[in-house]
Amino acid sequence: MRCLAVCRSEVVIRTLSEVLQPSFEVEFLVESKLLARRLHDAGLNVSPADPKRTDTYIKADVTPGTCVVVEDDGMRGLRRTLEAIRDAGGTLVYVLGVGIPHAAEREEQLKSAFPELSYLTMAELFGGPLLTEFSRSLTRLKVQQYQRFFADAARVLILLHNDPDPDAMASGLALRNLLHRTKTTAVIGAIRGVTRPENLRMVNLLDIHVEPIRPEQIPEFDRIAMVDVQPHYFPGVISHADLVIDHHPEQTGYSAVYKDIRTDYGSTSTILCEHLRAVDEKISERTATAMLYAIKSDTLFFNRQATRVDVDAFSYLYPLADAMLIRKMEGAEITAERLNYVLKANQQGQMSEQIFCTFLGPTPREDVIAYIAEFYLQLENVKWTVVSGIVNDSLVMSVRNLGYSRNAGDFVRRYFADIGSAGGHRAMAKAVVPFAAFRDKFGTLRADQVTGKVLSLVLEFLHEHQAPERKLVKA
Ligand SMILES: [Mn+2]
Repeated sequence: MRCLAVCRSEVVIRTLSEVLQPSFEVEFLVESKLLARRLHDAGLNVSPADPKRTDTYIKADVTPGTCVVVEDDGMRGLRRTLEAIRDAGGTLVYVLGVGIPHAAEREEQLKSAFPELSYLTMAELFGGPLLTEFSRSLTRLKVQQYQRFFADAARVLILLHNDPDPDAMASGLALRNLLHRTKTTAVIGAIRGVTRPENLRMVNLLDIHVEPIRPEQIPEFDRIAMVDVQPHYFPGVISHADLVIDHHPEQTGYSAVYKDIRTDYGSTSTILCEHLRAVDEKISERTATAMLYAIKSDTLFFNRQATRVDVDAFSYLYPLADAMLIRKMEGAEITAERLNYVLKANQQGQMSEQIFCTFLGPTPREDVIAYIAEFYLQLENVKWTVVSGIVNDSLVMSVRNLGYSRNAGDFVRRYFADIGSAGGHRAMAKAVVPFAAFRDKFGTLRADQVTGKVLSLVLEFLHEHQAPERKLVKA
């Protein structure tokens, strides 16, 4: 492709010549004969010409397919240059702003006369990479500082939040890597360990050891780091950390020697990926796999708060990770245990007016109930799911809907807030009530009667809203 660049300054000409060749066949036009000669002698394809004359471009053989770049240094005469290019048949016109203080206004003015042109500025073209480079240096400095601070410690604790999720565990692995430690010299620990089946699957597939830590053991460590969590999360247990790396909102009431909190990041693993890159640390396949999975799951595969930095970290880690293992971890949502409850729900559930309602009876954990509620919402023609079960001595109810009818949170609050805890949003809600209190309010019911009772409550709740519409239809 041919490119004709109409320029005034040497640095722009030399830069464009370096950038565009050899992909483009580049020719430069300059007004100053002196500059043209000097650059021509330096081996560049430069000719002197009057940029405001149409015949300049006709001579230069400009066609609608020629890419024409015009340097804009704020001097007058730009409009006449653009008119001359247009009159000669040039259509692919790029104006390159150099040192233009109000570039957006300038662009708007030019576009009102030449709607088809594109306006670029030197600042935005090379500003991004430059800033990335600078912020990488800042990150490098910070990483080297905490690496030194942790270097002489005999035992390090990397503390995760309770029931650690993939982001917490992956961040723990990444930090251990950065501290150049093994699982004996840097313990990845949590006060309450992993329970969710999909997270346990990650633990097993990647052989991650999350040590159970009792609060009184914490002082035994020489240095304490926290990832994906801040000390305020453990009230009365710990108020100081040597290093905190997190993407949750910054909290007060604790002290930290070093911290890196970036709330606009979709995951803590994204921050740690930048730390690893800043010091050119080698990332093992296991760590890369964990981090990639963490970014995917914390951003719900980029459906929730994900920014360019997350996508950047994702594409950096992707070739280093084991994609097969990630597929296995994602399949972990389905377990034999959950499948049993899916079948049970299918046998005992009732469907009415696109509401699926079931009572599972005694259930090992709450996550099973939430899982079944989400599972049946995938069914064709199902708009609401109301699933309950008994966990310990409480009736736990998960409510899901497709989000465009009445509020699920209002439903649980209406019927259960008086006898237990009940709350949630439009599409998702939960109630936990002592089963004895449920019986006191609704009577002693058999399992199938519980389903029927709850279903009648949902119908009552939904119909109450529809009532005025029905009257209108009748009238
Ligand atoms: Mn996270």
